Order: sequence, then structure tokens, then C-alpha cells
Amino acid sequence: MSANLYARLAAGFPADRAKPCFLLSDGSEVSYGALEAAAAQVAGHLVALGVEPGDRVALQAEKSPEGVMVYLGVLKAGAVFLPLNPAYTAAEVDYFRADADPAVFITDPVAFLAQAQGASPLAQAVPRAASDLAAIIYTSGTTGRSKGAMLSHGALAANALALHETWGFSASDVLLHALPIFHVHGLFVALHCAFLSGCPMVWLPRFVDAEVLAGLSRATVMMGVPTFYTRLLANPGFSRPAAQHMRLFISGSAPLLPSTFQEFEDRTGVRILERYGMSEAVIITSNPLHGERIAGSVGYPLPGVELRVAGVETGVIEIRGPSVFSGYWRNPEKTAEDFTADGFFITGDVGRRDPDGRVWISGRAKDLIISGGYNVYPKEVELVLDELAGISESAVIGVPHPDLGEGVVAVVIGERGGATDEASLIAEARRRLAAYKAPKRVVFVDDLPRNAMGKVQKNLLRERYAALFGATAGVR
Ligand code: MCA
Ligand code: AMP
Repeated sequence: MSANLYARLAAGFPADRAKPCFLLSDGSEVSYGALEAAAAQVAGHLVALGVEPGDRVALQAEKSPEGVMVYLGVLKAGAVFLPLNPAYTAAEVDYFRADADPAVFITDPVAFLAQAQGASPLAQAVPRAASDLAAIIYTSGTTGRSKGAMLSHGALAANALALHETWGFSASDVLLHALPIFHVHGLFVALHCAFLSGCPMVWLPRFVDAEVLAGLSRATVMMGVPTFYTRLLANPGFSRPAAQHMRLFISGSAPLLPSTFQEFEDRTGVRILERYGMSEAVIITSNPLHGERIAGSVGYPLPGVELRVAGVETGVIEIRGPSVFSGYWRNPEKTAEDFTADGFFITGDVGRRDPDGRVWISGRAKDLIISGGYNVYPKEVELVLDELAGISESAVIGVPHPDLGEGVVAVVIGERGGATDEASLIAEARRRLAAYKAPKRVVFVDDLPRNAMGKVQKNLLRERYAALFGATAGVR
């Protein structure tokens, strides 16, 4: 039997295909029937273009229902979906293009769908084995170069089915979708839960607190990064009545501060359900739907996930299970480095487990900043800064930020006689990198603290600049 993920997801679509899938801000709707028909057109068009099973199809575009139609069409055609953040600069995209070698690169899904109308729709999903690739998700590496996490049809299906069950999704849900759809959270976690239950989504192009607040009155479940919740709490209109339609608020992609969890409960009477995930494994652990949700804990491993801590009490989290990725695209060395001999993936997150299995994440062994739910790899930013005139060396760190969780800060040593300032360095960085990766602040120093090996001691820098954005608590 084919394991094509499209067929699995479509099996969850409502029997009455006239039912809505997307509830749009202008009051209009897109039905499941329209989604299904568009996916068939896209798949037919891709096949007619000569796209073979396993070929990559890239999509770099602003969020839209048409983008989702393209995603499903790519799956149906048996090709490999490659989503890219529209904020990436041309230089960043050149790298992904060269590395992933996509057969088709789509930047305007509306125009692509219009072209696809000329093709004959593909009735049946192209047969795929569970181990065949469904998507490649680029996630930056410690060397400053992104690597593509290869996710198979089987891995994505296993995770989607586990989440659908764990979070109790049903046809009577309405999911508020305000996340971007070029990352695992908005693309797989949110969409797959909706599709498997055949429920509609309140579809917002991006997070705007007033629009989310309005959307909540029509929704039952919301998924977001912690910044969504701090921004909702900053809106005085967000109160108990605003949340009363909701059965579930889910948070992930970055640590949810216990203070946010508590403030949310005080304001609404509801406890946010925190879960933990990664591009390489989709969702790994979740607090329980029924049972205690504890601030600062990411809950229990999902069914099928084996999780262990490499250390006596606290250590790096390692995982094994059906939703773990198949390796890094065209990078067997890095793949080998990140798996143990017995097949566990080394996440780079540091944590501990209670005797009953509950997981707590306390930090990261990897040099990674998470700003508003987006990963920023310091090395990538340092490489860019070090090339700029006026800078002899830089160290990029994340420090507590009241809105974004962590804010990117560059600590730089200027070149002797070089003339540069904070604003121009930030502007230069933004020309070369997606805006979310650029430092929000630059601090000039004469020297960087180093250990005996000459390595910059970033922990000292993080302590020194902890109050730069006026936030009190950091990574829990
Ligand atoms: C936008 N900017 C940012 C960020 N987003 N800077 C730092 N960090 C960010 N996250 C830039 C913008 O380009 C803008 O610059 C300026 O900062 C201020 O933007 P603002 O209007 O405040 O931002 P926004 O458009 O409202 O976006 C903030 C956001 C957004 C809503 C928090 O970043 C977001 O939707 N984040 C979700 C990320 C996500 O889905 N992560 C999941 C990864 P200018 O205006 O000058 O251009 S998947 C994952 O991590 C795993 C698997 C998991 O567990 O889920
Ligand atoms: P990504 O590479 O975008 O998939 O980001 C994955 C990383 O986000 C993980 O390795 C964690 O460091 C972090 N992360 C995701 N969810 C949580 C959470 N609930 N608590 C703490 N960190 C998280």
C-alpha cells in the first residue's frame, strides 16, 4: 500500500467537501473540495512539467491558501517539498538553490495555480514508500551553513497521527492559524492536525494581536510561539471572555517562560499546553491534554518516541522513533555525527527527566539563539559581520528580550582606525541576512573574554549584557 502522505491527510478531509478549510479575514471561505481540486491540478501540472518522484519543488512566498495548495500538490505528485522563508535575501536563497537543486522553484503560488489549470488533474497520489522523502526543511548549522533535514512520508504521517490523537482534534475544532508556513510548526504541526480532523482554520497571514483576538471568538484551538502569548497578554482586550471559546492553547518552538504561563492562567483561567519539537523530528514531547500541565516542563514523549538523557541527571537529550528524520540532505558526515551508534538522534538540547518520565529542558549544548520562534545561528551572523569594513572580530549572543524571548546582540571589536557605528552595522547585516537574524543591538568592545584555549566565553558576554533589552528572565 502506498504511504503517500497526501493520501493519509486527504483521508481526514470531511466527507462533505463543501465544508470550509480556510476561513479568511475578509469573510470568504475556501472549501476542502477547492483545496483537493487545486492539489490535483498542481500535481497534474508538476507531472506534465516532467517532475519525477523525489525531485525537489521549492516554494518561497508569503503565506496564502494557494501556498498550501502547492504543498499538497507537491506531496501528491510524489515530489519533495522545500519551503523557504520569503524574508531570505537573494544570497541566502542562492545557497538553498545550489544545495537542494530543485526542479521547480515557485515564488508566486497564485500564478502557478493559474498555469496549473491547463493540466489534467492527477486523480491518485503517486505511490510512495514510508521511507521516501516528503520534505526538506533547512535548519542552520553550527558551522554557519544551513543543512537540509530530510523528512519522509512515514515520519510526517507518524507525527501527525500521534498529535491528532494526543491533542484530541476532531471535526468540531476550529484551528486559529497565524504561524508562517515555511517551518515545521505552521506547516506540519498545525496543518496536519487540521487536515486529519477535517476541521476549518481561521487563517491569518501573520500574527497581529488585534486580528488574533478577533479570530479567537471563532476558534477552539490556537498554536503559537511564546511571543504570540506575550503579545496577546500585552493587549488589554485579551481577557477571560476572549478565551472562553477555546479548548486549547498550545505553545512551542522556544521556551515558554513560567511567568508567561502563570500570567496567562491568571488572566484567562486556562493553562497553556507546552510541547517541544525540532525540524529534525517534528514534535517530540507534549504536556498532557488531560492531566497536569506544568510551567517550565515540556511534558512527556509522544507515543512511539524513545527519549533519554545522556548524563547522570542533566544532559543532552537524545531521541529515537518513527518521526525522526532520515538524515541531512547530501551530508552523510553531519548525519553520522548527530546520531549515536544505537540510532538515537542527538538533539543538542539539554534537559532532565523526572522518575515518571516528564521532561524539562534547561538549556542548549548548541550555540543557537531563538528569537520570536526563529532560530538564529550565531556563527552565520558572525561570518557576515566579520567581513564588514570596520570590524575585526565579532561574537553574537542571545540575551533575554521581553517580546522575542531572546534578542540577537553582536559584541564587536572595531578595526583600528575604522569608522563604523551601530546603526550602519545593523543596516549592513540586514542587507545580507533575513531581517530576523540581524542584531537588534551592537556593542563595541576593546577585547572579548577568552578561555585558556583562546575561545570566546559567550556565557560571560551573556551575563554582562543580560539586561540590554530590559527583560528580567532568560532561558529557563
Ligand atoms: C520578525 N522580525 C524579527 C522576528 N520576526 N526579528 C527577530 N525575531 C523575530 N522572530 C523582524 C521583522 O523583519 C521586523 O523588521 C522587525 O523584526 C519587527 O517585526 P515585528 O513586526 O515585530 O515582527 P512580526 O512580523 O510581528 O513577527 C514576529 C513574530 C514572527 C510574529 C513573532 O517572528 C513569527 O511569526 N514567528 C514564528 C516563528 C515560527 O513559526 N517558528 C517555528 C519554527 P522590519 O519591520 O524592519 O523588516 S519550527 C520550530 O521551531 C520547531 C519545530 C518547533 O518546536 O515548533
Ligand atoms: P528548529 O530547528 O527550528 O526546529 O528548532 C528546534 C529547537 O527549538 C529545539 O532544538 C529547541 O532548542 C527549541 N524548542 C522547541 N520547542 C521548545 C520548547 N517548548 N522549549 C524549549 N525549547 C524549544
